[in-house]
Parts: sequence; C-alpha cells; structure tokens
Amino acid sequence: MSAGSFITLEGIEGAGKSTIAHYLAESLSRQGISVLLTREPGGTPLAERLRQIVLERGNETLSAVSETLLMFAARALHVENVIAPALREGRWVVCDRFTDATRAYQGGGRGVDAALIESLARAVHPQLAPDCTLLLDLPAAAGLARARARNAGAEDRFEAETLEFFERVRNAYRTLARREPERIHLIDATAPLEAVQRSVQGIVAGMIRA
Ligand code: Z5A
Repeated sequence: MSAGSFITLEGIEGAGKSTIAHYLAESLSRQGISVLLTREPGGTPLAERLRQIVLERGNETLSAVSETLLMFAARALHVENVIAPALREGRWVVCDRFTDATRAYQGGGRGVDAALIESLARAVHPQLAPDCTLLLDLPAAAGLARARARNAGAEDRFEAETLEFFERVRNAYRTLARREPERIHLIDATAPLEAVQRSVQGIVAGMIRA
C-alpha cells in the first residue's frame, strides 16, 4: 500500500515520544523529505473528539473493550483520512503511537484478548503496518516521574493509572519488540536526550539510504 515510509513512536507515558517525534520530523524535513507529523488517538477532527472521550475522567464506566473499540474507531478515521493518503503521495508519516499502543495498553495493561485486538487491526488497516517503530523504553517509575513533573495539574484517565499498570504496559511493549526485532527498535530512553536523538538518527539513516 505505502509509497512513503511509516514510522511510529511508542513507549509508556513520559518516555519522550512527542519530543522525539518533533525532532525526527524536523530532521527529515531538513533533509528534503516531505513529512507528516501526527498522533494517536487523534490526527483528524473527529478522531481528536474521540481522544477527548477516551482521556477524560468522567463518571460513566468505560470498559477495557469499549476503550479498545474507541481506539480503533479513531484509528480508522486517521488511517482513511490522513495516513493512507499521505503515504500514497509518497510522504513520510511520523506517528506518535499506533496499534502497538493498543497491544500494550489495552492488551498488556488492561488484559483485552490479543485475538480481538488483532482482528480489529486487520479490519481497520489490513494493508498497513509501520515500516519502523521506535520504542522508547524506560522503567515505569521514571516515565511517570517525568510526566508528572511536566504536567503539574489534572491527570487524565491514563495518567491516573497505577505504577503496576504501566509496568504491565512496558512489559507488553518489550515482548512485542522481541517478537518483531526488525521492525521494532528498542531504544534506551533513560539516556540523555542527545543520545536518544543520535540512536534515532542512526536507525532512520538506514531507511533513507535504502
Ligand atoms: N493509548 C492507548 O491506551 N491505546 C492506544 O491505542 C493509543 C493510546 C493510541 C494518549 O495520551 C494516551 O492514550 C496514552 C496511551 C493511550 N496514555 N498514556 N500513558 P498522551 O498522548 O497525552 O500521552 P503519552 O502518549 O503518554 O504522551 P506523554 O505523556 O506526553 O509522553 P511522551 O510523549 O512520551 O513524552 P514527552 O512529552 O516527549 O516527554 C516527557 C517529559 O520528559 C518532557 O518534559 C521532556 O522534555 C522530558 N524528556 C524527554 N526525553 C527525555 C530524556 N531523554 N531525558 C530526560 N528528559 C526527557
């Protein structure tokens, strides 16, 4: 399906995904590559509305399966309206989270059946998978400390989760990286930002040459 390259950023909260996504998009643009920087859940007006629903801490119960369906509803809008058209035009897409986040958060964190997640993935993006995934890995306590230092305010539904939840999410991400080592590059996100940026440059340089 894709003519451009599709790069995703993954990791637990506070790992540095947004920081690295912006850095990577700017770096690729400076090299003359047309880049679309986007995020999940979100990336289209309707998908951003679904993002608000899934992040807000309301009084209504949102089961793990409902949460999974909302993630894929937002993803379907995002793939159809933004990601697939950009790739067809030969642009590179840098996306802050994609389906690996559902595997890690809803699958690993909340215990949603992996077969359900894979079946939704096949329905929503049958022809599409990231060419490269940068997994920024760090202990859950370190990620939460960074995110909480930055937020200094109200927590969303995920930010209010326990350390154990984020440890399960991290373990699920690491399992995915062991299963697909060619696609998923595990990067030590406890390193100083400049070192993380160098690792990312090294991985992506190989894609530009290819
Ligand atoms: N979610 C889901 O459950 N299922 C799904 O399928 C999808 C998403 C797609 C989105 O919230 C939530 O949706 C997310 C999972 C769930 N919730 N959680 N957790 P979000 O987009 O608001 O949250 P996030 O994706 O976790 O983003 P974040 O908290 O902003 O983290 P980040 O993007 O990885 O980190 P950052 O903002 O780039 O950096 C955090 C701070 O650390 C900041 O002050 C940086 O300057 C600093 N930083 C970054 N790198 C370094 C290094 N290397 N050293 C020191 N300090 C650093």
